[in-house]
Amino acid sequence: MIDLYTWATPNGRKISIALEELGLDYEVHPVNIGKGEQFSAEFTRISPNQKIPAIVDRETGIRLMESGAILLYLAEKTGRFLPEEPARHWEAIQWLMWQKGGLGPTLGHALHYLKFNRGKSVYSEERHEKETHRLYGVLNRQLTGRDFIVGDDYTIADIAAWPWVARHEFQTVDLNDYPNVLTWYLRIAERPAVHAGWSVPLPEDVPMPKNINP
Ligand SMILES: N[C@@H](CCC(=O)N[C@@H](CS)C(=O)NCC(=O)O)C(=O)O
Repeated sequence: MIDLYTWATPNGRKISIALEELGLDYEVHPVNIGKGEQFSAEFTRISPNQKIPAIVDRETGIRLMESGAILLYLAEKTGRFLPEEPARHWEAIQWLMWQKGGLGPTLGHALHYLKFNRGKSVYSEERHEKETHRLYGVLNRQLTGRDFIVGDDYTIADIAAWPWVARHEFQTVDLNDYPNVLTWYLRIAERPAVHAGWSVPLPEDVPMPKNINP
């Protein structure tokens, strides 16, 4: 049994999607970050950086924060969603790190400046809009001729990136401009585990791109 500390955000949903995909038993502990529950003493013991997601594996006693570390842990624990063959193994880790160091932080800042705080800083709006579109271009190129980020197999690199791309509309991104990202997005959106994981801890439909060009 895994205790999952989470909230309805892209980083949180990465882990609920992974747990659903892996069919692991887990108990959800909502941490309402809007109400500051991430700063409680109890949660800080589990997640020293005071951010969701975090897990405690009751079987091993291991506690983890940081979505990338958690995804690697779950992949290692189950032997799934991380290829064994060295070239593809490291390619998956490379794209996981790209998501953690580039795509996630940039799209997170884009949400703040382009969706929730328009007009506060023209510099930040321009900077994050430009970098957001550059990163979607990078993902679009990587997905050329591939069903998933590292080829034929769905990996933790896809699980990490997808929930951020799900917020494309808030980031001023039209997925029609990135056709390979669009088909990848829709392919993953069909997975029942993605629907189940997206609804943790609050029920919400998976976002579907609007006005898809034929
Ligand atoms: N690098 C961390 C980022 C985690 C993160 O930023 N979590 C956000 C929600 S998506 C959070 O807990 N925010 C609360 C706060 O900033 O106080 C990860 O990948 O797990």
